[in-house]
Amino acid sequence: MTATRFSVTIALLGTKVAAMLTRKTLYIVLLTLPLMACSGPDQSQAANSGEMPSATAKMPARVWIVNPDQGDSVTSPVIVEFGIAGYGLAPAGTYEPETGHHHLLINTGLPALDMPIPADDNHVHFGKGQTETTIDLPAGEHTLQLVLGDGNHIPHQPPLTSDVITITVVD
Ligand SMILES: [Cu+2]
Repeated sequence: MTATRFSVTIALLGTKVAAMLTRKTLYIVLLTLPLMACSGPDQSQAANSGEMPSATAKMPARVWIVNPDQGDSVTSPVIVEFGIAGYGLAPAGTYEPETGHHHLLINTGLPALDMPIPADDNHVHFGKGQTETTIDLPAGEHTLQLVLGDGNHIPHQPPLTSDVITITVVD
């Protein structure tokens, strides 16, 4: 992934992160309050001096397609790798907060976000917590997108979705 594309991804994520901030911030503050009471001033010093963030600092939740890259020309079968940060992976049928499993959307838009993601050729579930798959695609252009689903295969609120990427499969 190029630096430019990474910044665009971050910019796009900013919108989603902003929407989550109220709930997340409250959650993080509640979690870290006892620690901050002991070491509040030190935390801001650490941030300013470029030291590693404290273990309680949480990454913004996001999912992304690690590979292939937007615009890539590839041959079939195509290896697709999934990235996740800020949330954990958990098998379908388990219900730990802030966990889920990947769903790969192939040549289709986002499904309804308040019900289980369909399971068909265009909506592939990775209910064991897999982070990679290999798909057969005919020659031509195809779109790929990830959406995380909870233990019941329902997207989270707000949904964790990757950018849509378009790839070209060549013979
Ligand atoms: Cu699922």
